[in-house]
Amino acid sequence: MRIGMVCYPTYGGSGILATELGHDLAKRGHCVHFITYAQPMRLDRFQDNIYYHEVETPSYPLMEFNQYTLALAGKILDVAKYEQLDVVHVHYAIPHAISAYLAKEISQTNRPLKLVTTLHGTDITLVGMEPTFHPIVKFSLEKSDMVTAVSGFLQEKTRQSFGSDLDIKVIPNFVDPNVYKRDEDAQVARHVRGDADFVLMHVSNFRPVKRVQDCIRILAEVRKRVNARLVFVGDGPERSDAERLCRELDVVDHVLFLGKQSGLPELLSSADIFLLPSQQESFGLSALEAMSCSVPVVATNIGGIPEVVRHDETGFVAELGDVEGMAKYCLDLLKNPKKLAAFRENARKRVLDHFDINSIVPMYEEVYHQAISKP
Ligand code: GMT
Repeated sequence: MRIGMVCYPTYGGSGILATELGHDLAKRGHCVHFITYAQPMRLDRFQDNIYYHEVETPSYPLMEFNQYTLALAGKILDVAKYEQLDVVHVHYAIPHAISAYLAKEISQTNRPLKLVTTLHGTDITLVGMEPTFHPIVKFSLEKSDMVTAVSGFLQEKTRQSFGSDLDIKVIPNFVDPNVYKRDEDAQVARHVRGDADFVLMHVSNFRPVKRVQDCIRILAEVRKRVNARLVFVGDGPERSDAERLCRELDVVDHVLFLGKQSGLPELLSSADIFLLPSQQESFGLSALEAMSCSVPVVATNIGGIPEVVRHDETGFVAELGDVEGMAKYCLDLLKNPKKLAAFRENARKRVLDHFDINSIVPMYEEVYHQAISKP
């Protein structure tokens, strides 16, 4: 198939998932055309069957704001025409789905373009609920040939907010367990671990919904009992506040801010526990990547997280903001090596059984076939 892949190129789960999906589809022989405003973060090497089309947004003094939605529609139209796309797959509904719908409508030829929309999270739970966006998201979901959501939670939430009769297929996030696997000899481990006995890790784009400050509070609690260190990977708007809180709680020497990094499997291999105290999370791809590297997760019981992290099996889930509870769960694992080892094994097994790239990507291929065969 010839597939157009539209996503955000930035440090975020939906763009990462779209890029990993594109890589795998290309390996399977499909032609994948990425259409976005900057090179997606993980599209950093040449691969056969992968093409990248950059969306440029024209400006004019009259226009105070960029017309990205229209520029994207025009680009999709252009790529669809010249590359003979069968399907355009948009990740994150806003504004991608409405741009693709526009392109689809304009391109009425004898080779109709099919539209697949994958919902990732705040496109439904937060941004999509804005009164100005709501009717547009609803319309673009109704007009998509196929709609998928990354968790049962998000499927349900979308139906509640945008129409109980919407046909939405759940295709969970996935990971390549051959790439995301524990590397016991990881060279970075010495630096990441420092002189601590245990490492708690958090990877995110530091947006407010991630509640990175809770990670610091958890560390402060955990440190009352064991010599642990917290390692942050990623960057974003909450970083300065997080640094300030480290000073306030006097844990500056025990918190390492690595900023944006590639080579996540190696870094995750140095972790004992992954923290995800999010306020909203439709799935939690970062937790899945950690679990694939045999790292148990301590998280909130929010959104789709319990579909990924099995309480008392691959980690623990607690109420939002329950810093003490999450610290207790961490200590339960850190002070009990046998339990920690069992949880590590369970985490890896859960990924292999339910979220392996080799079983999930064919689900997307099936969705494309279904979209293409629609009248
Ligand atoms: O919805 C968002 O906030 C953005 C999106 C992203 O691009 O990072 O994150 C969502 O998509 C990921 C991939 O499907 C999920 O793993 C994240 O849980 C989800 N984030 C939220 O729901 C906050």
